[in-house]
Amino acid sequence: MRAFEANFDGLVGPTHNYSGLSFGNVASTSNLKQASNPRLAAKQGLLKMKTLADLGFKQGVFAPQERPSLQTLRALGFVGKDADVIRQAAKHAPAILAATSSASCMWTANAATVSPSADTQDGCLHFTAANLNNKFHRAIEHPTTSRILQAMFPDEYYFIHHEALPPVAAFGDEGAANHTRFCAEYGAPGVELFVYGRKAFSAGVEPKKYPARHTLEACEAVVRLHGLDESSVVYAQQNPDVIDQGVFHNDVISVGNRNVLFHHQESFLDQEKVLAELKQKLAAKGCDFIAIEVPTAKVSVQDAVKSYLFNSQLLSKPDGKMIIVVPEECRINPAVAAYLEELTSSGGPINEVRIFDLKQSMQNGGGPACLRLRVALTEAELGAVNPAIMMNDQLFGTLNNWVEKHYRDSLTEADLADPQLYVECRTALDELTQILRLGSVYPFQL
Ligand code: SUG
Repeated sequence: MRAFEANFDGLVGPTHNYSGLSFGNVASTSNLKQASNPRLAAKQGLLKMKTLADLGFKQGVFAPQERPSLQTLRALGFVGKDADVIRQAAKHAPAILAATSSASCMWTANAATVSPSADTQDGCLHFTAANLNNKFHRAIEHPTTSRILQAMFPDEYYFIHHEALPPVAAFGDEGAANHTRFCAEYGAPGVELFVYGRKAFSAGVEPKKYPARHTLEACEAVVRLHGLDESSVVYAQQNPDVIDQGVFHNDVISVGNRNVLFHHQESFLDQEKVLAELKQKLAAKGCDFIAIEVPTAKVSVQDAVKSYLFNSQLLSKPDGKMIIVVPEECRINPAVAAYLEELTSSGGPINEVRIFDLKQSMQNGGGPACLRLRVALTEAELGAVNPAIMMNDQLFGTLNNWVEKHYRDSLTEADLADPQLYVECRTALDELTQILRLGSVYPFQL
């Protein structure tokens, strides 16, 4: 059956700001208190979406969330009219206001884990929203994420949506940022790689400095929920030493597409064993696995974290070769730029580079791959996706105008205390639900 990979990119929300909320994510903590530019951030993201759609890739838009989250602030005891809630939070708990104002849902690689229908026992496409339990500002995303996913993939015949796992550290789940699927063709049965940072219910090694956000037990739960059998699953533990160097998600150190895994020499514990298991399980499905390993001698972990070389997208062209979509920071880093030149002229599967300026998102640790949720879809499933979210010339124009009309071009910590920012966000999102035909997905609409 004909099948495609579609990417659903997070549209940056109107409150995009730098609050240093993510301990362990070096970019987030080092850009704390800088002024952000939400308008530019949204436009940078839209341009990536439009460019990839123009190149012939299936590209959709994933809507942002209501921020500040008045629902969360109220649950934490701030009372009164909306403006009173915001003013009180700004006065007594500015850190909580900042967390509830984050536009972090833009990084849709963390929205959910997705198993395509070719891999699942019931032949349905499964989504499990990620609980993002490790960070408060992200842990508040999943209820609305679930409603938006249902509005994007509404057909119950094809799509099954699972609620997030129990919101405790033992089931910490960061979604598709720690998940990669390998296959010969998108519609063929594949092997899904689940990557975790630590074990919650048994002993094992862990990072010493920064948190391991995702557990083995969360991976196993998603495998059960999605109905994947053992022959289709590989588990791998992230190398704790690289987590301690700022690799807070696996997609900062490796990326896969079809039968190719592009990864750093120091990505996983027992790396050779992981690669051998992938090779063997894919061979059993008639697929020839190709591992492209980048040695530390050519690109250090530090350079990988600074440039986000591995937070790239690998996109298959009609001739079978792949484009690597990287952020501007890869061009600026001499070791990485040299490596990319070598990679694309090596005669291997990746033979073209596309560079995007995503600096607004990058300054919070979000590169091209963080901004997208991948979904492999058959032709029939693609036909059942909400058509209003698919990128095209018209939607690109409409969304750029919408951003122009509603977004500020500068936001600082002090601006988060302005109740008018919430009004602006709510007005914008109300209009957006009509543009993307999402129905009522936001707490203020329910
Ligand atoms: O969870 N940054 C996000 C970046 C997520 C990147 N996603 C992937 N690697 N897939 C995070 O750490 C920073 C927000 C702030 O500091 O204001 C933030 O949430």
